[in-house]
Amino acid sequence: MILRIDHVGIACHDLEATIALYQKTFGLKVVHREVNEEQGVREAMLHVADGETGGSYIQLLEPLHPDTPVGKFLATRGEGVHHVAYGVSDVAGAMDEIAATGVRLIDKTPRHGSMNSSIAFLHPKDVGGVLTELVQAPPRDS
Ligand code: V0V
Ligand code: CO
Repeated sequence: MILRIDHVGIACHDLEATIALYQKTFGLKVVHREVNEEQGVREAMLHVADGETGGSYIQLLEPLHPDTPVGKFLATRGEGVHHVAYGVSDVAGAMDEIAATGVRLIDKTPRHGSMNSSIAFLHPKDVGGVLTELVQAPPRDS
């Protein structure tokens, strides 16, 4: 069901400063930027590698407001790893399979994600304390 690690999401206070840190330290390049109002984030995708099933990225996340998932996370835990996102070929199918194991889905239907992906979150309390995201990339020619 899981094809790859699509991205690791990292919460930060200052997106531009954190992009600069990742560029300087690891040489990673920004390939996409987006404001996602529904998720309450301004985000940047930094390309890490390409594989047979698609790319892998670091996703840097700055909250749009304090009262958002990333804003609350920063207030209580500070900057750091916020979520792990797995690439899947069929996000709705993966959600059904995972829900059947007893893990709670935060999203009942897939949402809009970065770079026109379809995403869904699993509750961290049911995944060993790790906020987990499923990502279905759009068709390659879209
Ligand atoms: C909260 N908790 C976490 C966590 N955030 N645990 C691990 N990793 C995280 N990132 C824990 C928190 O410590 C509490 O544990 C408990 O969950 C409840 O937290 P809370 O602060 O009261 O917050 P809630 O319950 O209001 O919301 C938590 C959830 C929320 C996970 C439900 O953050 C959510 O819906 N997240 C999914 C959406 C999201 O994160 N969007 C931003 C990324 P204790 O203290 O009770 O033990 S958007 C994105 O990735 C995009 C667009 C993309 O990839 O394309
Ligand atoms: Co993400």
